[in-house]
Amino acid sequence: MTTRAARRTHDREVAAGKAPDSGDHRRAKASPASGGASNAGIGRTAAFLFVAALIIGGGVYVASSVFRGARGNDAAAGFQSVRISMAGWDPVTIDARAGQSVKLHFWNTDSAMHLTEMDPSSGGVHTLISDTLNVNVAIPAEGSKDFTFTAPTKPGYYDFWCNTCCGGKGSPDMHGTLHVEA
Ligand SMILES: [Cu+2]
Repeated sequence: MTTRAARRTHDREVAAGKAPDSGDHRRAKASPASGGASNAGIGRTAAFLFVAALIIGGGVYVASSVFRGARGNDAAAGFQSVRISMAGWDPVTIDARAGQSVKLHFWNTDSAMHLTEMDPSSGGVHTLISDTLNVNVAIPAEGSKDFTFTAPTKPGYYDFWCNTCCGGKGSPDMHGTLHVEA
C-alpha cells in the first residue's frame, strides 16, 4: 500500500469508515475531525452558557421582584398596603373599625406573563372580590391600585378572595379576611 492509487483507495475506505486509519499520511486530514470535536465542545459550552443564563436570569428576576415590591409597598398616607401574589395575600388579615372607611393600597408582584401562564382566563390580573363587602377590583400585573370601601357596621370576620390564578376562589391561598372590630 505504498502507491498513490493505493493510498487514495485507502483514504476513501477510511473516509467511508471501512478501514482503520493508522497511517501518518492521515495526520493532515485529522484536523477536520478534531475541528468537529471542538465544534461539539462549542456546542457544550453554548449549552452550559444557556443554562447559566437561565439560572442568572431567574436570580435577577427574583431580585428585581424584591425591588418592585419595595416600590409597590410605597403606599400613600392613610392607605394600608396589601400585597397579592401567587403565594396569596400579605397581610392575609386586614383590620378595620366598624363602619370605617378602609383605604387600601393593593399591589401585585406577579407579571402578566406569569399570571396568564398559570391561568389563561385571568386576564393577567389578580382580583379582590367580596359580595358582602361590595368590593370587586382588579389589580394589574406588577402594578397597584388604591381602593376605598366602607367596613360593615357589624363586627366580625369577612372573607374576600381573588378569583384568578392558582385555583381562584377554590384555593385557600387566594382568600383573605377583613377583621372588623366595634
Ligand atoms: Cu389571584
